[in-house]
Amino acid sequence: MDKQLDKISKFLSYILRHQPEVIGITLDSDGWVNIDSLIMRANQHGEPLTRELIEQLVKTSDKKRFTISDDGLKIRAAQGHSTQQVKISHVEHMPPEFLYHGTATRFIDSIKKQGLVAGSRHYVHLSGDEKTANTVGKRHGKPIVLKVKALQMYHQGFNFYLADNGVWLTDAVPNTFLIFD
Ligand code: HQG
Repeated sequence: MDKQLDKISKFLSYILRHQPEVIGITLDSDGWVNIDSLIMRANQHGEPLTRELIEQLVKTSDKKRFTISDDGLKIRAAQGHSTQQVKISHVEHMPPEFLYHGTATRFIDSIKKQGLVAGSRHYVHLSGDEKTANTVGKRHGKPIVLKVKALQMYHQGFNFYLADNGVWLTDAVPNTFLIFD
């Protein structure tokens, strides 16, 4: 992704997942905001956002971080929220036998004790494949990929959700469902 789009992606991630209030916008409970209001507020705060840049970003984003509504009027982050304004009703899904969580080796002792917790985000994020999980883990340091016995959890009553962009979400993963090898 080129530099300008990368910068906009970071800005929108921050605004649409964490701190919409810093530019004076409010997200609805499904995470949506009107694109014209977003552009207007972003511009007022010195961010050179345009409809064209947003469309280009949505089209080229490998991770499909942002979704434009079917009527083309609104945008939201697919997942990753920490703001209390948003409570997305993600689609519930039966997971495959295993899902993967990429993290950094420095967190392992704590994860062995507590299992996976959501921290500041609303959910624990899981990937469908090891390669993606490894990339996620690298964001935090020396990566390590944990295997999650997702289907077993599901059969024991844990809910799994699939975000617009294919990222799996669940409230927490107790350590008994984690494979650390
Ligand atoms: C760790 C990215 C200690 C957890 C990705 C992770 C993802 C614990 C960190 C999305 C722990 C939280 C989310 C425990 C969990 N003790 N550490 N008990 N339980 N952790 O960034 O999953 O590029 O909030 O392993 O693709 O890394 O932003 O979550 O290392 O989908 O679009 O606490 O963000 O998407 O870190 O990443 P994060 P994440 P984007």
